[in-house]
Amino acid sequence: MTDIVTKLTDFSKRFNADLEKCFPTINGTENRAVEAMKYSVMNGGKRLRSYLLCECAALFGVGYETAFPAAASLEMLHSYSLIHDDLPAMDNDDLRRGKPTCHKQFDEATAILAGDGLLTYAFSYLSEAQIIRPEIRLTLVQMLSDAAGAFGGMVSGQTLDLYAGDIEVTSDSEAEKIISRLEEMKTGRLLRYACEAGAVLGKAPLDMRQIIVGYSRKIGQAFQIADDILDREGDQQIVGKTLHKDDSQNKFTFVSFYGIETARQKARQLVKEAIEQIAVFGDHAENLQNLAHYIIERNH
Ligand code: GRG
Repeated sequence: MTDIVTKLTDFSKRFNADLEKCFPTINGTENRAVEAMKYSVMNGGKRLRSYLLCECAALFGVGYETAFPAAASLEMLHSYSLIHDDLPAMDNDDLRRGKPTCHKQFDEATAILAGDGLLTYAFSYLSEAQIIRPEIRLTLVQMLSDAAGAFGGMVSGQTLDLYAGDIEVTSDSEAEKIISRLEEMKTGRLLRYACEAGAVLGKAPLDMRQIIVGYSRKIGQAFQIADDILDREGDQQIVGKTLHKDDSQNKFTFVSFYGIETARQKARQLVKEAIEQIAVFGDHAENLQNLAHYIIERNH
């Protein structure tokens, strides 16, 4: 655990220094949106998605410099989703990563614009990354928009999350299916993109790509369960966001459905299965194995 925490910390230092350089200051009042974008994206995220992307790329011989534009654009997009999720019209949160949310630090209109700015810049930055071959760049742009979008991607997941309470659920199995679908779209698709993008960058053969996707699905579910457990049992100072919201908002989650102990066991089982998935890579995938453990053992 200490080892992967050190690796993530070292990665984050390098990655953050490079990410900050992606945001030039522009003249005039319009720089306010850029400041809000930088505030949110440079605000202390764990960088799990970018680390996953770079590690999966490394499995197929792709170095950090080539993977960076894909990882940076993914963090931009992830930050947009957090800014918009925190808005009063959605989750209405004051705290993110232990600091005031974007709309609290700036104002609601600026936060909406910062989210819009990050979403659009993510695609612009990725599509201009000369270090990635044009056909691969195009594939990544398409994959990222699918993962983030309204046709089975993150926007669909967020929509289902907001309105799942209106669904008349008639059986446990129906509720379980809704939770799985919701989590798979809201959280799982970006994590899957992170892993699959690494494989695409490395022109991985289809069977290897499928293995990576299999791993990403398992860690995606485990990540979400860990997030739900942190919402119930975490320390707000460490988690850095308002806790106990799932219960107060009657959210459909694995923890509310299974109870905390069963959810914990399920998360452990998923991590085991995730590690089995990537056994074919042996020691080359050691960081991905350790990351799978970290995902459920983290305290924030
Ligand atoms: C607004 C379209 C739109 C989508 C929002 C991301 C999201 C969808 C909602 C956030 C709510 C939430 C708690 C989702 C569960 C998982 C998640 C994305 C947690 C945050 O990811 P971390 O822990 O965050 O990797 P850091 O801060 O480390 O980057």
